[in-house]
Amino acid sequence: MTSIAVCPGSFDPVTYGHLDIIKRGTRVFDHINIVVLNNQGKNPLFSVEERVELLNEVTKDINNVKVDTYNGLLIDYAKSINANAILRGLRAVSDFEYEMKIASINRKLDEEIETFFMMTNNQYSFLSSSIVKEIAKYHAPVSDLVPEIVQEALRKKYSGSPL
Ligand code: COD
Repeated sequence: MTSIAVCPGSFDPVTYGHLDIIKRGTRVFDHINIVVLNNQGKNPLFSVEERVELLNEVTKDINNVKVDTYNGLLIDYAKSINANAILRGLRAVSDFEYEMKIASINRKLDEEIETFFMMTNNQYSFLSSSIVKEIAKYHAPVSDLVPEIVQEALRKKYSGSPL
């Protein structure tokens, strides 16, 4: 049986932390669909199209990955592509409560689709899209945190914004 995992997120924007989880995930699952979804609690900087474009660019050399977008429930997207799994990253204990909540809700909605967690690579345990945006907003370097194309996109977003 082919294993298909969904790697869902806001990806606003994609970071080296996300990429690390995606790359490691491709060694475990036959195929990974990265899907940009709406997180009710977040007010995104990048449009969905911009986030998809950046994800496509930074994953273009990975064979078994596809980038998608969906306007609805994660579990409905997972079912629509016959996924067996949802792949999420865990950075710290502080992520655990939130992730447990999402995993429990998704399990309630569909018991067949399992959520898998992958521990962050230590070097990215502090890294989040929010931190990247906060640093970039004040024109400080984010070269260790996001790929060059994302740095460029952040520079454009924040060019002209006051320090
Ligand atoms: N190291 C490892 N993993 C990381 C790192 C890092 N440095 N940074 C982020 N990650 C992981 C996160 O833990 C997460 O697993 C994934 O990467 C994506 O992170 P984000 O922040 O881009 O995405 P979120 O957490 O905002 O995504 C939330 C969803 C959009 C998936 C959620 O809101 C959702 O499912 N929305 C659709 C509506 C729905 O189905 N709702 C019901 C369930 S809540």
